[in-house]
Amino acid sequence: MQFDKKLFKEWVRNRLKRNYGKNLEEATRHDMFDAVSAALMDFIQTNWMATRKEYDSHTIRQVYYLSAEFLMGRALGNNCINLGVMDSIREVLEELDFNYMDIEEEEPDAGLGNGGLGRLAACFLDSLATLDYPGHGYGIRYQYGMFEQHIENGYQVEYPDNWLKHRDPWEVKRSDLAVTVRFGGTPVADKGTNGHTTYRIENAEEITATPYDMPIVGFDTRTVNRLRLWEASSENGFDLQLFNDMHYLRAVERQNNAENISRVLYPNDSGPSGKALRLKQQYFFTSASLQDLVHKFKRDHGTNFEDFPVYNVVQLNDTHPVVAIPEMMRLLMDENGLGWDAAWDVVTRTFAYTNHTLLAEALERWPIDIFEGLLPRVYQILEEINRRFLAELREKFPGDWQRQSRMSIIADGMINMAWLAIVGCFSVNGVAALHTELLKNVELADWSALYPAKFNNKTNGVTQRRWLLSANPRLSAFITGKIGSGWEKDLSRLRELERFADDDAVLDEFLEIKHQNKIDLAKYLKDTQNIFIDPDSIFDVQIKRLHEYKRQLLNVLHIMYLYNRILAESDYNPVPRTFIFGAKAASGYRRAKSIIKLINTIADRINNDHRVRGRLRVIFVENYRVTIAEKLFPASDVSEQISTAGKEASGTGNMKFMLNGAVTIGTLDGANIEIVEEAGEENAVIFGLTAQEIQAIEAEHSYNPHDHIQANPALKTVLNQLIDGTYGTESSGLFRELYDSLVYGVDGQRPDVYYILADFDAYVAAHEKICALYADRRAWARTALLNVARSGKFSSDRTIEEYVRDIWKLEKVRVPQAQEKQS
Ligand code: 26Q
Repeated sequence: MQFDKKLFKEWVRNRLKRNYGKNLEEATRHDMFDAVSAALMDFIQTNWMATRKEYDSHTIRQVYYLSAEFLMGRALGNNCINLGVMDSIREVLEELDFNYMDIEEEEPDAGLGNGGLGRLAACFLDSLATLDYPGHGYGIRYQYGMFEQHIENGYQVEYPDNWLKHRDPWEVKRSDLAVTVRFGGTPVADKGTNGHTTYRIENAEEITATPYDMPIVGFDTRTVNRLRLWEASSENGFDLQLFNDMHYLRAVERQNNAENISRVLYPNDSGPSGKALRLKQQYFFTSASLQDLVHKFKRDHGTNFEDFPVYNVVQLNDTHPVVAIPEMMRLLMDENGLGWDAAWDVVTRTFAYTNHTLLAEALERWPIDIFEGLLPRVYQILEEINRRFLAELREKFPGDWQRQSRMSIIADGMINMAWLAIVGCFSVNGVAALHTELLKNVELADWSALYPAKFNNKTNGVTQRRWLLSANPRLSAFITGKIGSGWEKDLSRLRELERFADDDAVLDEFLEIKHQNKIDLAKYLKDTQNIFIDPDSIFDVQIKRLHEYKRQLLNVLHIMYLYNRILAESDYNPVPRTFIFGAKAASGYRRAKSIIKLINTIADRINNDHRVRGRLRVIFVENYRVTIAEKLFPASDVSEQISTAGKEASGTGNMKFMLNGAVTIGTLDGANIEIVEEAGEENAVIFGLTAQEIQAIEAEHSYNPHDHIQANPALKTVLNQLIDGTYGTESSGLFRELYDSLVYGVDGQRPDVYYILADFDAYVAAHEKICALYADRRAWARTALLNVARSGKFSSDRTIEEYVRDIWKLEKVRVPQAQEKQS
């Protein structure tokens, strides 16, 4: 469909009039954002409807990505780019006396995710639509997304993220498709029609799930897929009797309780919260999504459920939606009369599971009493799944009782959701090569011995449409200027940039782009946080959730070390460096919050010490999120990927840095390994213990952090400064705990669980290498350019093609030109 500027302006005017009773002169920037987005939605609808029609008119298989998180960020810019109307929209706004950038800034992030796992889901949706695959997301329409982070006196303080304060122009409410989800109550047996016993649940709490659909617009294609997010409410929530009797709170209690299910995203990205409400969220969106699929299946195919997996494949994003397995059994048996074997056959051909973590403490386990209380019938089914599974296990490993107790889905009063996933799914994948190997050989070794064929690797990727084309227009134009367009849908084409790696004029041009991006970032930080940074310094950036295993603390200790050197050595004149952090800590994660306070304390000291004379600055960017990430990656020189080897499943920020020409300083962990493999060892700086070395140390129980402290007086000094009052007394308790955790171990933990002290010297040396490389501007430019040229593997398009080939088995569907006129 052609974009008609004149007609579009008309739509915008109509929207302003209809929604706000305003004309162009009266419209605020926000009115304008809303009107332009609404008009774009009209434009998108034509292809959205055509896509749905095309999918409905064929018997095709579609994939459904079930995820508790979709970290979408803003939609306006992304949709303009994918629709190919960015230039036109800029012109339209200019002609109406508005500025596109101002309008864009009006949109709140859809921050419905914590970090990597949620953003991966968003990148996958972009790739599915762009590659013309019928694939859709199912999740929760949280009323409040990831909390807003304020830094007050150096501490993180959380505020609610009221992203729906104004209406969301990108969603369409589908009340006609609402379903009911039941909690609690008592299962009651009925004699079913086919001789199977079925169960009804009496006296359950009934929650209404209402879907809101968002369009997922493919790049340079007519395909528009769907993200369907469920909102919880209560049908008969408001009790007028109680209200009339002046019991105002109780009158809305039922309604509030129902709405609480989709109220807020849990902000912890590891270490299960164990909260009943979290389990309610999981079952709520999972059950609603499966009911939606079953309705559609019956509409299109009747009750031949053995064909369900022919048309539907469901990818479970970590264990959060894994209750889908017994819930699907319940829907097939109790609501559609199938017997156990027939139902189990359907289930085990439908679901596939992705694991995103190796941290044992992050594996999701639910106490039986919570689970059974909320989902009594699902729990019965779960027990039966486990009973049959244990029987199978006994047959394969007779007499091996230990194995049976290790692998039992239900054990020690807990339900192990990962075990349930592995039993019920036909595919289990990790998210980077090392991660999958560690799953197969260590963490899930029992399971890969039992089901070797289920295990596979799918190295993560990121969408170059958002993370390069949209976020970094200068570099994008440079690339297209050198190798032409086409890389937007085939990132492997970036290899063609390699031939410019020794072309001085091109390298200068490339450096100048980074410099301009750094000036933009400096300006943005000045305007928003009143922070000054020097674009001529190295921008060394660590942006990710705050976690001990990600080792922001190692970065801070190194900065303290540099500061000490600057003060102690008058002739020490390193390349000026700006260390930039962005990170949210889970609200209940005390030690992570202490590290944020430490970063801010160190930053405050260094940035205000005139003796440093521009050689060192430390910045903590407040409220890190997708929209800030889009400004940081293009302006970064150095990418900090310094997790303890074996702990970071993959990482995806590492890929966004590479794509934008930053050089990695990192450990051999997660996808870093594949990044260096592609970039070439000489184009990244790798340091530290390997996962294997750490495994060996742990097997021998031979780690002693004191060896490292004694061997390095500078390290000893830095550690002492945590507790000797150098950084004030106000937070001395918090910093003392960090010190203790490194040196002695706290709460029965080993000291320095994440090998920060063991890797410190190597990290210092790695930074010296970075500085030497950076000082040689030509060598740096070459390395950075080669990183861009060799980042092709890390497109989520490649990842999605692998999921399609190995797991989903989808065909592409080309949406035909709609006949409808633009009006
Ligand atoms: C679980 C239970 C209760 C409450 C919260 C949670 C929860 C929520 C979010 C557990 C984990 C998460 C998120 C995990 C995550 O983001 N993992 C990251 O996934 C990325 C995509 O695969 C990887 O690149 C990262 O390495 C991995 O840390």
